[in-house]
Amino acid sequence: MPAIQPDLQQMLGNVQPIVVANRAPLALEAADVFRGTPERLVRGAGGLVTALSSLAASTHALWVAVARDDSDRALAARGDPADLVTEDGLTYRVSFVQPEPQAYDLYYSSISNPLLWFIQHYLWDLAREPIVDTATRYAWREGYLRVNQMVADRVIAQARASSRPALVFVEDYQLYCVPGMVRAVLGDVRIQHFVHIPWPTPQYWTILPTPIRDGILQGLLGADVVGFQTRRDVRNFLFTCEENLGLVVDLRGRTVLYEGRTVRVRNYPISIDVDGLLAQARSDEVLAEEALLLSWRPEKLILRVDRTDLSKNIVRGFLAYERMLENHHELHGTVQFWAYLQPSRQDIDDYRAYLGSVLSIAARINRQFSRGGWTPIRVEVDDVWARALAGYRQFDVLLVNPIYDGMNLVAKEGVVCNQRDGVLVLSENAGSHEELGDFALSVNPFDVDETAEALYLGLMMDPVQKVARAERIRETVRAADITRWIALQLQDLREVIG
Ligand code: GDG
Repeated sequence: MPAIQPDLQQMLGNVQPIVVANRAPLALEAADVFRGTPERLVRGAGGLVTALSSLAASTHALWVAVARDDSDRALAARGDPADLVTEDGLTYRVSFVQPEPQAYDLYYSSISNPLLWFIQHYLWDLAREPIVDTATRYAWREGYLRVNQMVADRVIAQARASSRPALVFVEDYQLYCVPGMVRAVLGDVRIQHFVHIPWPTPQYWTILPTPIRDGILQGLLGADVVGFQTRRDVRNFLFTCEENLGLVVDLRGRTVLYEGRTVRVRNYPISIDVDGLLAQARSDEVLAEEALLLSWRPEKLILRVDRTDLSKNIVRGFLAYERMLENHHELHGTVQFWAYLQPSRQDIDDYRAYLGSVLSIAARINRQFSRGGWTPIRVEVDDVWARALAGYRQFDVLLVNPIYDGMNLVAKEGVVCNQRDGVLVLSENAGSHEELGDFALSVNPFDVDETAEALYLGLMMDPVQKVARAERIRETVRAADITRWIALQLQDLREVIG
């Protein structure tokens, strides 16, 4: 956990923080009778939970989440809100909203993931998809709006029950309408909404029917501050308000005038807990994984660590590597590309098909180039964080080439943990490029020739330059770590609170 926690309460002053996110900060892991392990209450994985957990646990914030499955419902049965203590000793106050399974499915699997995730990462082949129809409008109304309203109602009830004024932090694309719904009832409540994924151009938003795209903007503008990862997202949001809603925006002051209120629009690049991560990267579990890795690692190791998400651009990464092998026969036998991939959203057809093409392209390249016991690509589809951290320690080149990405924490984590002054090859469309682009090898993620050349340059870079670049990235991440991400948001909110 970051060392700044005691200051957070002070920075917040006399308020009741309420964190609102699709997921709770913890999860119940069922007992395993075969292994003899008991039921465990564990802190959730992932950047968002780590970042907000420090805020929630140290300020006694209330966390409002949506119950996703039976184990969330079992936790919800423990009280509303329930005081839940994870096995690492932290207490969270969690209030679960429990939509009917059909409403949850429409909210999550019809609108949030296929529609909003796709639009915000420019993932469609527009000549063919999406097809917007009655089913889309139904899912919006009966799923997305319904669940957002349930969440908003819970926030309103909790804010009213508190003796202190509420300060509401809403997270991400599943809950865009919550700020507007809360504002409609509690006119003077303070709300911040943080969007973790990219904000596309106004034109791209017009793919959605007017009530949906306007509903999203109007919902967000219920907040006092709308936060994004990058300056580009802030600009796109301001332009979207201007072009699609005809609102008055101040591009220099980064504000929107909406219903007589001034809404601030700011960028807060999310980051990592550097010390916590480094401690974990030196744990026995990671060192054991590293020893395994050392038993097979090639002379030159290219690594990627990603969820199997369409936005991560895994296939073009392999095609670029293939191009590099075609151009540089001298590297055959000495280099290997390790793709360590976490299965993601396998309930969605497009995602299953995508993982299928990732595996088949890798197999084709391996068939074409393998010789004398050398396999050019090693693909592992698994979810062992310690193994990812071992990979971070050992890479020579880390490939992070998303089509578009809000931030991409792998880029930050990887270089911070690396023991070989490895080189970062980074997509110009990853949010982290705004901070790290000058010290990485930048690539256009669609250009496989350029990416092939960057992989080669990364492998061949002279040690002095490698050290200089890695050092600058480490300094940059350390100076703007997760503590700063939270502190910047609190500073801005203090201005709003006055
Ligand atoms: C979204 C946005 C934004 C890695 N291997 C395993 C594992 N990891 C962890 C990494 C990292 C996280 O998963 C991935 O975070 P990213 O930021 O790279 O990407 P998204 O999942 O798409 O996150 C993104 C982020 O939200 C935060 O705002 O940066 O742009 O898309 O922390 O260390 N986790 C587990 N098993 C592994 O094997 N559980």
